[in-house]
Amino acid sequence: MNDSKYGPHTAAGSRTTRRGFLTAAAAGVAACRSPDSSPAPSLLGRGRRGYGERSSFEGAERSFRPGTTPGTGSSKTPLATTLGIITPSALHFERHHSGVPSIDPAKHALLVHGLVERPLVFTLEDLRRLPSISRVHFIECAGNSGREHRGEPHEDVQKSHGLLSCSEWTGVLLSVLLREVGLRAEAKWLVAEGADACRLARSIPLDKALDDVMVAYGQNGEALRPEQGYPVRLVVPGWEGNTNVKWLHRVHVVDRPYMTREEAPYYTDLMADGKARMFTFVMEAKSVITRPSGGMKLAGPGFHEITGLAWSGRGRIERVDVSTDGGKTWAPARLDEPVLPKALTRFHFPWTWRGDDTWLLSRCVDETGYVQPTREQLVAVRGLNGTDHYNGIKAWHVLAGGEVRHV
Ligand SMILES: Nc1nc2c(c(=O)[nH]1)N[C@H]1C(S)=C(S)[C@@H](COP(=O)(O)O)O[C@H]1N2
Ligand SMILES: [Mo]
Repeated sequence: MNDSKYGPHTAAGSRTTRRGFLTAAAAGVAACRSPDSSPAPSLLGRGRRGYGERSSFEGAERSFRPGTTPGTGSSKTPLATTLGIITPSALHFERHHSGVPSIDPAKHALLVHGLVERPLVFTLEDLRRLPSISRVHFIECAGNSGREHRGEPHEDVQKSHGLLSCSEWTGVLLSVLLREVGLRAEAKWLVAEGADACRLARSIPLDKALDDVMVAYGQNGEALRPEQGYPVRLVVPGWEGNTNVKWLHRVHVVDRPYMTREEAPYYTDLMADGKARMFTFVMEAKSVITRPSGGMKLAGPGFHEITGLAWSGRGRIERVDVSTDGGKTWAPARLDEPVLPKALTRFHFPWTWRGDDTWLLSRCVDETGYVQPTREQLVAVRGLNGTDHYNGIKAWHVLAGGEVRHV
């Protein structure tokens, strides 16, 4: 039985062609079914349960630092162990400023008012009667991988990039609600507000609101998790996490941005010249190798699949290139279908490790032609003051002994 942590590790692993690997892998599979290994005795299994749980052998968890104020802070998705592009709801990262409120959906309502013809209150029942859509979108906190920007990288991918998750969201397009209330001519922006104690509020321009913003009540086939804003949240595809207002209870249609607490002092980028970049809503194209990544150890030379995630707040990922020699040469990775706009895209790259000291990097390009920059390019443009909206290329260092370290 092959017990290599990172997949089949075969004698023919030093062969570099894809065909060579596939043959070797097939041989590995055959070895697993060797007639020498006697079948496990059959035992009567456990009974049914109404709401499922994962296997007791699985232990991946969100990580967080213990805080002095338990309600605030964040938890991070274990990106090294999640598979595909959907983040299990139980592992979706969390970021909340006043804890997770417990809201009875029967008592919750969404008020849409301001520069409108007919202010309306929508109950959850009302929302469910309207035409619904389901779309896969990532949410990334603007502060994700900020320590990379500062040049103090975290040791593993959960800590460095884990303020990032992707779900299938179900709900109503905000444009449907805005049509119901009727926009007045002066309407240009809206302020979305959450029902949590901090009343988190963000200004969003109407063209985005009428484009693809969702009022979501579903996540991965069931109701939103409390941590994600139960019973209803805003999903603002491709824009910084903070605009995705959770526990949404008010949409105030206005004629200008309101400079709320979240957008004046925070979520702006202080530049070297003292000016601030504000309303930098879009999360630009970014990618990261999740396996092998910091903290792992390669079982030995030979074949190892490199895999990771790429995403862009501007649309689809066009391509991902991988370098296994510290950036000297690059080759295109294979992208899993479907490649969806403003969603995580999974990439794969076959790699035969010769047992040498090397660096693994990924670089993505989105459908607008935007190329993920290096940290040096980003620092040249933005300086070192701000740490939000960092999307630089990430490298992992593979040591000759197989340990993978942050760079
Ligand atoms: N009402 C409310 N909405 C909120 C927040 C909050 O604290 N309160 N945090 C914001 C921030 S900073 C981020 S990054 C995202 C995180 O969404 P998640 O917790 O579902 O991952 O929610 C945003 N929406
Ligand atoms: Mo955030």
